[in-house]
Amino acid sequence: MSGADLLEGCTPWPEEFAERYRALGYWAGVGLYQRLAQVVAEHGERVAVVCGERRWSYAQFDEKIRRFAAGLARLGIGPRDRVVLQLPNLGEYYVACYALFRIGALPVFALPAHRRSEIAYFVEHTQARACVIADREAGFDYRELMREVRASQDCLREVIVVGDAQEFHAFDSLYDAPIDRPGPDAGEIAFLQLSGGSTGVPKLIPRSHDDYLYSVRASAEICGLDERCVYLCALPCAHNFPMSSPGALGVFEVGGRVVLARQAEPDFCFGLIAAERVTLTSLVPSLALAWLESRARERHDLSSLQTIQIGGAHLANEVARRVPGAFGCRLQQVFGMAEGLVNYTRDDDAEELVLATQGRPISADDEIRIVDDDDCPVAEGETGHLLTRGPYTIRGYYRAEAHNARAFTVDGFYRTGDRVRRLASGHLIVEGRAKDQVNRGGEKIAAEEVESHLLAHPAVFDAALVAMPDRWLGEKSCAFVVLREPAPSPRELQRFLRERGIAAFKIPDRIEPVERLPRTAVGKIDKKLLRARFLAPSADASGPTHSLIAETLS
Ligand code: OOB
Repeated sequence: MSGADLLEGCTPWPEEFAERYRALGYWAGVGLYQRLAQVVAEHGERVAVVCGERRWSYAQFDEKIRRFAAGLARLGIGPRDRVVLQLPNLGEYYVACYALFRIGALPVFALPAHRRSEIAYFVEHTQARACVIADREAGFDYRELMREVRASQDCLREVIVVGDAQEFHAFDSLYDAPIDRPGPDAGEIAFLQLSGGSTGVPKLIPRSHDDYLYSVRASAEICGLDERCVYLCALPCAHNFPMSSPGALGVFEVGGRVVLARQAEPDFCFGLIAAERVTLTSLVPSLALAWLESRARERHDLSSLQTIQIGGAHLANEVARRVPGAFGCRLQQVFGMAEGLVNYTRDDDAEELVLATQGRPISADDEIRIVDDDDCPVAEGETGHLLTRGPYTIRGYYRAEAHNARAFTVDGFYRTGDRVRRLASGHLIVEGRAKDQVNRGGEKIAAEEVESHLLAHPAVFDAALVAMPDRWLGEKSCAFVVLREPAPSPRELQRFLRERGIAAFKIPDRIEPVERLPRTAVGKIDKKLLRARFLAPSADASGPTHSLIAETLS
């Protein structure tokens, strides 16, 4: 399809790039559902999904997808309609995804942790027609959330609920008789993924069938997957890492089995690994650490594990070193982003590369530039800002023209916001980050988003959110606030944020009132100085004391 036909609000690849990616076979012209249908034809009897007591063969999985797609069509959901998908790790997640892919409607991947403010924004920004949710999970009632969102968003017509639907559509009631229909063109946008972001509102990432399927196929190949693979999905299934690096979609690509873990706790997951003979799983560093520290390891037979992938946040070298011995399997580091570029360490890499680098890109056509603050290339081996473009890295966020002008270079390179250095072998080492974000155990928090919620409080005059080191999560968030009288307590401010309906992981772990925020010479808040407070030798493990902060900042 030509760029001009693309979904409104999306930036196409320039035609000469698109032609090249097709000619090289990266973009195979096959849709995500179409590809699954090919696998079903070959592996129909094999188990595709294990979810609690339920086990679906590929043929059963496909039947559910085709029937659910028919039900969606009955509700009037058609090509290019947007549907917000907010489900915990349940088999229905993949049924809904592939059914939407089949009819050419676009899932918008929300996380179970999102609350009113985020979901209402996704619905409004994408003009979503429908949402798919679970009834309750972890003590939270998503139907209540939907009632609130629906009250403010007229575009949202249908709510589909896994479990007790109350006044909404029950997921199971949409299993209609399948109807044959042409699938979308593979050049179409398949879904909208969430960006970790660094701006006031979350950005959405439009990925096409062609580009995503290429990254999935190539990832499955790099990771050596075949139909014997049993993958444990312990991270939230909507995240790009467990979805496509190679994740569930990579496993479906080869006819393997996806085992969904409803919780990520070591004891629970170890039980599943033993029972299902899991061969592969992917973890963020904080979860890897929790699994390493757990005594439950000795109670379960984990001998089926071949590879543990770790990515999403900085992996400390000491932790990396413990993984192979503790689990009797390979470690693979993964450095990726929902915008595209994914790097893997490879099976045949020397041990030191696996332990101390974040891998090298999937594709020979992933272009990597490492530049200084003026966009000039740094000397080979030096640290700089990572820019990238390639066959599966987006050229622009969805409906974000002004932001795109900053987030991409004029020649289409994505500014990742990561600071990296490259070894002669092509392996990248992530040295830090320039973007204004907190990476809380792999969950990304855009500082500006939280700051603007804080500033909505009448007593908050100024606010700055920064990362503070944390032994378990890698980073936690600390908000420095300048308050007016009567000054609310940190606890009151946290409650205020919760009431504004934001995901719990975005609520600052610590709130420090200060008299004023330090500024740089050009008048910007000096976050480096704020962060440095936590690195000072006098700061104890729980962070600086109030007086220490007040002393240096006032
Ligand atoms: C993955 O995707 P996102 O979109 O949630 O976050 C991307 C950002 C990167 O730009 C980088 O800042 C950070 O997360 N990151 C890492 C890392 N992997 C991701 N930082 C240090 N070391 C790593 N290994 O997080 C994601 C997507 C696909 C595969 C894996 C991770």
